[in-house]
Parts: sequence; C-alpha cells; structure tokens
Amino acid sequence: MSDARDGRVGGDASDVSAGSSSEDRLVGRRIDRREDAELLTGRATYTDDLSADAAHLAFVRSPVGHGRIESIDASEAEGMGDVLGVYEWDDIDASPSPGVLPIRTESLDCEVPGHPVLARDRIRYEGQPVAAVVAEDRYVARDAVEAVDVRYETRPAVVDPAEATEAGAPTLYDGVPNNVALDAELGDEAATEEAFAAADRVVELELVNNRLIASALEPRAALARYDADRGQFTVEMTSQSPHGHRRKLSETLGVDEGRVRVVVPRVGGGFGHKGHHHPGEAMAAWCARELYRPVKWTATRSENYREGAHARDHRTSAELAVDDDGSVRGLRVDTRAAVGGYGLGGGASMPAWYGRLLSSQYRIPAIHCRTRAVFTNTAPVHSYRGAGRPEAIYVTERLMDVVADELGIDPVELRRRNLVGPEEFPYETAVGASYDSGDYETALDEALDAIGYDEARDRAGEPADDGRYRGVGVACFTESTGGGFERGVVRVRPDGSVVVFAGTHSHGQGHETTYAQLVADELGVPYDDVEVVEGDTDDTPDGTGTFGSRSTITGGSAVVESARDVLREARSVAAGRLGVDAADVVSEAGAFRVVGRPERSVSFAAVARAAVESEEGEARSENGSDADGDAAVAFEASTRYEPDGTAYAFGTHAARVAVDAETGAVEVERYVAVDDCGERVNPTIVEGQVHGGVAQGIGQARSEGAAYGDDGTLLTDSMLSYALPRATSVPDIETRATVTPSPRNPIGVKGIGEAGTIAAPPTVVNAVVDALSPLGIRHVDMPLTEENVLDAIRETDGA
Ligand code: MCN
Repeated sequence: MSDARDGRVGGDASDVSAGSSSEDRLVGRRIDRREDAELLTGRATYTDDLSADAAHLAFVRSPVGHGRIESIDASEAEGMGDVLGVYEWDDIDASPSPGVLPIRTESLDCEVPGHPVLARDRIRYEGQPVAAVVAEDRYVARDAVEAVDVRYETRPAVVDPAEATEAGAPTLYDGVPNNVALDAELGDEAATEEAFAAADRVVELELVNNRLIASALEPRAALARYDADRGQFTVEMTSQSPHGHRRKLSETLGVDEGRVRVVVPRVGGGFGHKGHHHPGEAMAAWCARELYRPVKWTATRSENYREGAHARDHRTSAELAVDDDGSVRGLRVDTRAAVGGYGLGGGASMPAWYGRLLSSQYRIPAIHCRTRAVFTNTAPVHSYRGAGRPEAIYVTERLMDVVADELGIDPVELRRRNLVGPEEFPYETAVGASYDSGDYETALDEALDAIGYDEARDRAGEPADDGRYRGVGVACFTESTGGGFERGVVRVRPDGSVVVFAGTHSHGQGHETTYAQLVADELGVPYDDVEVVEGDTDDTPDGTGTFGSRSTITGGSAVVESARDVLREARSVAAGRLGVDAADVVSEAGAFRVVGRPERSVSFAAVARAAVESEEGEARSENGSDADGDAAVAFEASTRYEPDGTAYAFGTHAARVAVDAETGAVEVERYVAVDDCGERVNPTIVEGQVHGGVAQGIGQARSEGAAYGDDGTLLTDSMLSYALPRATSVPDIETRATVTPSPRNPIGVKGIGEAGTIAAPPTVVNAVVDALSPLGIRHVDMPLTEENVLDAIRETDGA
C-alpha cells in the first residue's frame, strides 16, 4: 500500500507522450478532461439538439395511481390539424411488436406480464402512459394530449412497501399475494440465531431509506428513424448502455437485435436511470415505423419524475448482536424494498447487490438478510447511483453508531475493534462477498486526521455560542465494483494514430480522457494521438454499458488488453524492420528500439505504415474499415474482457455538522472523503466523481425524498417540490486517497463512480444524531429536513 495523498503532478497532457519509465506514465496524472471544453461551452450535441425533420411524440399519462381505464375518446385529438396519429394499447396489440418492456422474472418469485408501453387496461402508477400522440410539432402534440378524454375507475392504492405486505392491503397483481415479487434470503439463518443467542446483547434499529428520483440535468429523450427498405431502426437516445438498450428495444419492438442500431450523443448525466428501459424511447421507435417518419420524444421534467425509474425506498428492521467489549457476533436484517408498479428490479431490491454488502468493513461471523421486493403503486424502482450498496452500508453504519452509544464505546473505537485486517485478504464475508484487497484502518486514520476527530468529540454536550449543537460522524464502507463483460477495440491507422472503441458509455465520467491515458501508456504513443469512441452499437459489436462503477475495471481492462495485443503485433513488424528477433525489441516513448542498441530504432508511426505496406498488412487493410470510412487499418485488436472477480473499493468519510434545535436546521460544516479505488487512472477525475457522489449523498441525507399521497399521486413532481441539494447545502469536500490495487484486473483498479452516494448518507446522519445525542436522540430518518429533525426532538422531549 502506498499513500497517494499527492498534490497536482501534472496538468495538460497535450505534448506528453508516454514511455515505459514510470515517471513518464500518463496513468496517475491529473490530466484535464478533454471532453470539458465542448461540454462547458455549450457546443456539445445532446439528443434534443437533433432534429431530422422529426414529428413529435407526447403522452397521455394516468392521473390515477391505481385503477383501470374505462374508456378512451381520442376523436377530438385525432381531428386536430398537424396531428399525425393517436395510439392506444389496441394499436400496439394489432402491430407486429409485443409492445412490452420485459420484467426480469427469472429473478422474481412470480410471473408478471411486463410493463406495456401503453397501459392495457390496468393502471399501476400515476404517470403511466395511457395513449400516445404524434404531431408535426411538440406544442401541437401536447395540446392534443389535453384533448384526449380518458375515463378511469380508481382503486385504493398502496405506496409504502411495508404497508403493501400487510394483510388487507390493495394488491397490484392477481396471483401475487401481499404484493411480494421476491422473497429472498442471504446468509446462514441458523448460524445467525446461534450468534445472537451467544451474544451479550442485541441492539435493534428500524430504518427508512428514503425514495429518491434521479435528477440528471438532461431529461430522457429519443429520436427514432425507421428504414422500411432495410427493416432497420436507428434510435438516437440518452443512454448509459447502448448495447443494453439495443437488446431491450429489439425485444419490445419484436425484431432481431441486428435490426436496431442505438447511437448515443452526449448525455447530460444519468445516475443509473438512463441505463433502464422505459416506455418513451420504445414508443418513439414504434411510432417511427408506424408513420415512416423520424419521431422525437423529449421528456418534460415532470414526466421524467413521474415515469423515470425511482430509487432506494427501503423499510428495514435490523439487529446487531454484540458482546460488551464491542465484538460483533451477528447481524440480522429484514428489508422490504419497493419495486414500484412494474417490478423492474435493479440493484436496490436484489439480494446480490444489497445484502451482499451488509458486512461493510467488518468481521461479522454470522449474517442473515431477508429481502422482500414489493410491488407498490409508484413509479418503477431501479438502479440509482449506488444501487443497493448505499442501502446496505446505511444499515450497518447506523447500527455501529447506535451500538457504540449503548455500549458507551466511541463509535470509531467500536469500528476499529471489528475491522477486517490488511493480512486477511481475500476475505470471505458471511453474506458471500469475497473482498479482494484492502487496508481499512489506514483509510480510517486518514479520515480522522483530516476531520480533527478528537477535537470534534471533545465537546461539552451543550449548544455552542451560536446556539447550535455540534456533532461529528464517521462511516466506513466497501463497494462491489466491476462485473459483467466489456469489449474494447484498439485500431491503429497507418499514420500511427489510434482509435479506441468501447461498449461503455460515458455520461459525465470522462472516459475519453481516462481510456486515452490507459491506451497511450500501453502503446507508448502521444496522448493526443488516441481518440476514444463510445456510444454507437455499430462501432462496438458488443458491450454492457456504464453503471455499477464498472467501466474502468471492465472497459478499461478491455482496451488495455487490446492495446497489449496491438503492441505485440507491432513489435513483430518492428523486429522485421530492424532485422532482429521480436524478443530483442522494446517499446519506448513512441518507438521500438533494439535492446542494448538504442541508436537502432523505428518509430511507432513508421511501424504502422510498414504494416499496411507489407503483404499481410494489405490484406488487413482490405478487410478493415474504421468508423471514419478510412479503410486502412495498420493494426487492430478486439478483446472481450471479464474481470477475475469483483473489486471492492472502500474508504472512510467523516463530517462535522451544526444543528439548530430551535429550527431543526442542519448545516454540514465540513466533509472529508478518504477513498481507495486502487490505482487511480486520473486523480482529478476520481476526485470529481467523489465530489458529485458526496453532493448527491448529502442530498439524500438532508433534503431529497419522493413523496406520494395515499392515493398514489406523486407530490414531488418538479424541482420545486423535490428538494435537490443546493450549493449552500454542500460544503467544500476535502478528498484524500489511499491506494490498494486490486489483484483482480490487469490495471489494479477499483471503481469510484458511486462511493460518495454510499458513504455520505450514514456519515451525515451519524453526525446529526451525534449532535442531538445530548437531547436523548438515538436516530432520525432521512431526509433530515427541519420538520423531521424538529419532530424527532419533540418526540424525545415528550418521552
Ligand atoms: N477512474 C479512475 N481511476 C479509478 C477508477 C475510476 O481514474 N481507479 C475514473 C474512470 O476512468 C472514469 C471515472 O473515474 O473516468 C469513473 O469510473 P468508474 O468508477 O469505473 O465508473 P463508471 O465510469 O462505470 O461510471 C459509473 C458510475 C455510476 S454507476 C453512476 S450512476 C454515475 C457515475 O459513475 N453517474 C454519473 N458518475 C457520474 N458522473 C456524472 N458526471 N454523471 C453521472 O450521471
């Protein structure tokens, strides 16, 4: 392990070429993101910027949370000028397309029919699309939506996942009693019972993990075309997973995957929900075929909030069994996780993502977790930055603080006594996670040092001079990153320039910069000579996408492996030119040299040129054709890479807060993040990822929360009512890093994209509860709004 609390070690890389010596390496350097000039000056093209003489799609959406459609009268809308078509389920049913977004029933306990792109007759959440209107312009389309008269029969709704499992609650599906889509267990129940029986005490905690809505600045959008002669769809859309969307669109449209090309321009944030399959994009494609016209759809903010997948929404009963000396013996967790009206899954409710992380950084000999995924009359729940891992870490890290309080042990000391030690890796947890590498205590100590922990704890328990209570909170975490496969193609043109194609899709992460750093290093070519292309399913034949903090591990390793293959081939061409064996040639700073004879060398570009001029190269160039239409390819390699197991990132975050007990106002005064994501390709990008994630995590802790009325009406359907964090609610975020490489991929990396959303909620809640502990407060559920904090104070006063 090496401490990487470094300062800035480099800036712009425009005149940098990599070499084999470690000080020349691009990986590890703070190179400015090459995509930023375009993004920050507004020159970037997003889906809604594309026009293509498109007609415009708009939806009639259900105002009812649970019910049935009694009738639809579209005659007035159909008669409006410039309206090209009004469609309802019967039109889909009569078409060659199934028109259903498949639900991954293989991971559920029940058979449910999938999410129809337009409601069949049953309505299961407010905002569900009921009819679609296509018109010459988007304003006419929206006016026509108003003219469609739909009658509904309303039914009692259920929006809370705990209430939904109670006897007598309204049910969403026939044959799914108590709305339980999945009832899954993880860990050894008998061993956990034994551990509980043997422990000195058991501490219980009831927790709500609040429902969140992804609020990417760019709402979801699609522009679909249909080429009737070729039977080919082209869908330009907002996506984190072009190949995933190609597969899902082809299923909904009822065509082979090869008949769908997905092209993704710049994406203005996704946070998980743009990896998910929604009705809007599929309907745009369906309408394009129906009308033989390009059809465009851009969600309004409120549509995005009502139909776009939501996140979290757990109700959990948790118990920790401990001895009086603070040794943790067992953990028992029972969670009801909302999946919304259509059970679309995603990490939050899936035991493999949620329960698997419950051990956090601790040696917990026995864990048992029951997770029930529960249908509710709410928007579908899917992955949102963290996807199951924030929910798990929140349970364990809140429990650690509550237990510490009951035992009268400092919360950091309690954690320290139970940490997995650096010599224990690979470490198998009681819930089946295999941690690859880690040095948890060093990261913890860094965080304590940075936040000034001892000084912060040393307070009188009385409000300070400004009348506010002060508190400090710490949370340790692990995070499963990587998973699945990715394909990376590295192509060298005859002039020695390089194009990298990857199946991932950056929507704010900066892959164009980091993949170029990785490949330039491997090939020893200038950074500026490496171009990175993502987001077109025709360019990269296969891929999985960007989510789960997996791109660097999987996509990065795939492009690195391809670069290594290319380098091997290039070295053998260089050896031919130099008249020596390939074993006697080394690659160094953009050239190949004969070992021991540095004056005998040939440049990488000359080798690329020689490759196309050779017989073998000519054959290669005839077969190859690159994305620019330039047929000449000097070298090309394609790798399908699957990591050798999961890489577990980790860290400790700490915060100091001030709480006004008169008003309930919480201020996060300082925030420190110590993260370990193995080797850091670009420390500036890593820190940017941490900043963004922490801001979102503070948002969850302080203010965000999707609220539904009892009838299933979304009350927070705009940015006025859904309280995102603002600049004033997020302090300067201080970052530090430790570096513990992962042995499970060739570049030693772990993911970083979600760490902030995992660590920040328990860090902030722990700090606020610490601040309010003189008032006898043991727990406050998120979000820590003034109202919730005051309620907690009043309840304790009452007691
Ligand atoms: N990185 C690095 N060194 C590492 C790990 C990562 O330099 N050891 C760099 C990467 O090369 C990449 C970035 O950090 O440029 C994030 O990498 P990674 O952790 O592999 O995560 P992904 O690229 O797979 O991104 C996914 C993750 C997720 S799941 C969500 S949700 C998310 C996020 O990243 N949504 C985002 N970050 C976001 N950032 C922005 N701006 N917008 C979003 O919607």
